[in-house]
Amino acid sequence: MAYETIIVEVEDHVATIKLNRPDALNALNSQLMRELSDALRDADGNEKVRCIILTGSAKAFAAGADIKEMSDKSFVDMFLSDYFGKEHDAVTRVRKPIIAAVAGYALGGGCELAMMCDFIIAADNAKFGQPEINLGVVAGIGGTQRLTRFVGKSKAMDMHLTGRFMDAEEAERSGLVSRVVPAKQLMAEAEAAANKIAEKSRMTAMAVKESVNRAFETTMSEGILFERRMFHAMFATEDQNEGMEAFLEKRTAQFRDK
Ligand code: CO8
Repeated sequence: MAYETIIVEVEDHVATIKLNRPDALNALNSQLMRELSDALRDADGNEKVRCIILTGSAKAFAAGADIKEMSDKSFVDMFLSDYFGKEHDAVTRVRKPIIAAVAGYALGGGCELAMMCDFIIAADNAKFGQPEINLGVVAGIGGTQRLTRFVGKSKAMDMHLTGRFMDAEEAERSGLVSRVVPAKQLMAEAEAAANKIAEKSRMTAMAVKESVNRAFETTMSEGILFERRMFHAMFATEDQNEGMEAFLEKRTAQFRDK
C-alpha cells in the first residue's frame, strides 16, 4: 500500500516505520495515524517480520497531535469520532516487539506514541514532554497514565502541569527510556537491538511482551501466575527444546517458531 505520511521498509526480519511529515515535525494527523495503524497491522501479520522499529526524523520523532487539524473541532466532533481512539488501540494490539527510536522532539501525542512502544532508545538530542496544558487540553492517548507508571507521580505531574521538556539524560535516569546513544548512532543501535530480538523464538518474544505488559494491568500475584503459566506453556514448544539443547551443546540455538 502507498503511504503519504510514513515510510515503511522491511529488511531481513525488521520492519522500520518512519513518520514522515517533515514540514510539521511529524505532527500526528488523522491520515498519519490511519496509515501507521495499517502499517503496524501489516507488519504484525507479516510472517517475515520479527521486530518493528518506529522512528521519526533527526529533528522530531513527533511534535504531538496536529494542532492545525484539531484546533476548530468541537467536543461533539471529538467524541463521536473517538478521535485517535481506534488508532491508539491498533498500536497497543500489535503482538510483535516494537522499539521506538527517538531523536529530537517527542511531545504530547509523540511522547505518548513512543510510550506505547515496548521500549524507547533515545538519541542524545531527544526531548520528551507533555505540553498539552499550554494548549488548554490534557493528554489524550495515554500520557497521564503511562508517563505516571514509567517515571512516577511527582515527575509525571511536573511534566504535565508545567509542560516542560525532559532531555534524554533525564529520561534515562527516570526510567522513561532504556538507553541513550549519540544521535548519529540511533538507527544503528535500534537496528542492532531489533536484529538481536529477531534471532529469538518469535513465540518467546511475544510471550515476554504479553507477560511484561501484564504488570501494568493486574495485581502482582495475578501477573506472576500469568508469567508462570506462560513459562510452563513454553515447554510445549520445540523452541524450548532447541534453546536448552543448544545451551548444553555449547552452540547457538536455531529457533524455528515451533
Ligand atoms: N501540530 C501541527 N504543526 C506543528 C506541530 C503540531 N503539534 N508542532 C510543530 N508544528 C509545525 C509548526 O506549526 C511549523 O509549521 P510552519 O512552518 O508551517 O509554521 C513547523 O512544524 C515547525 O515548527 P516550529 O517552527 O514551531 O519549530 P521550532 O523548532 O521553532 O519549535 C517545537 C519546535 C518546540 C516542537 C514547537 O513546534 C512546538 O512547540 N510544537 C507544538 C508541541 C505541542 O504542543 N505538542 C502537543 C500537541 S497536543 C497533543 O499532542 C495531544 C495528544 C493527544 C491527542 C489524542 C486525542 C485523543
